[in-house]
Amino acid sequence: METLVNFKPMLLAQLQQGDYVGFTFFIGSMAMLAATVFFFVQMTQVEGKWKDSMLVSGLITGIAAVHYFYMRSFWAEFQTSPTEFRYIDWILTVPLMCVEFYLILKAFGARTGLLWRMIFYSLWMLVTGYLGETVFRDQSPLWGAISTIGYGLIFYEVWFGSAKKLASNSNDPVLQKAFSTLGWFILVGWAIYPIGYMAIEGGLLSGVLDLKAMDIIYNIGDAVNKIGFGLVIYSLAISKTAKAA
Ligand SMILES: *C/C=C(C)/C=C/C=C(C)/C=C/C1=C(C)CCCC1(C)C
Repeated sequence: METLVNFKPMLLAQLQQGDYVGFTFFIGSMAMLAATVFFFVQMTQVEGKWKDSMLVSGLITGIAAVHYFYMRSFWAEFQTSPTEFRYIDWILTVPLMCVEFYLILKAFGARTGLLWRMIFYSLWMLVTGYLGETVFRDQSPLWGAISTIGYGLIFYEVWFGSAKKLASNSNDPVLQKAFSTLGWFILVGWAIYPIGYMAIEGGLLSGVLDLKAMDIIYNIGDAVNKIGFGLVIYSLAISKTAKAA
């Protein structure tokens, strides 16, 4: 009986007036949900192998949507960062973004070695980032720097490494354009996250940014990167399908 009385359905999370961080969690959850529906429906409109790419786009926003539903309730209830949900979401979705690179380059000779390398870099980046936000919060700048090595390696792979070479050798201008847009997401879109991270107490920007800024920045980053990234894949898939028809 006790547990029944204490049970609070997650959809009844209270959102207070002026809780702007909370607003971004609610907006984020609906945006991710809407994007997921869109990607899954559009999956039926594209040709052959592009269905896989669209499926992964929808999985990325879908996984994020579920985590956003949890995160927004957590935030509304406790007014603190839902760090665990955040990193569990990232640890599932960021490797899937690496899968997107692999899928679009596969036809041009991408090997699974490239995929595993990128996944390893992303896990490195996220596990060390998590440690810096939680267990070793006193040394967050150090762990942030260690995490940035993983980020730098992903960036290198896409801008200069073997992924870049495969795209350049593809002789496919439509693919090259989409690939370079995805590269900009990594360079600019992903750079949003370390800025949020630096807002934590003792972080490099903690004097400038309020701690609350961290969640707002992460939420904006997620919407831009997950939905935007998926839309780039979508437009590539659609234009490839039109050409094939
Ligand atoms: C959908 C989620 C995405 C694209 C998340 C990306 C997250 C990052 C690029 C995080 C990077 C970090 C650093 C480079 C250093 C500080 C710690 C992190 C984990 C915030």
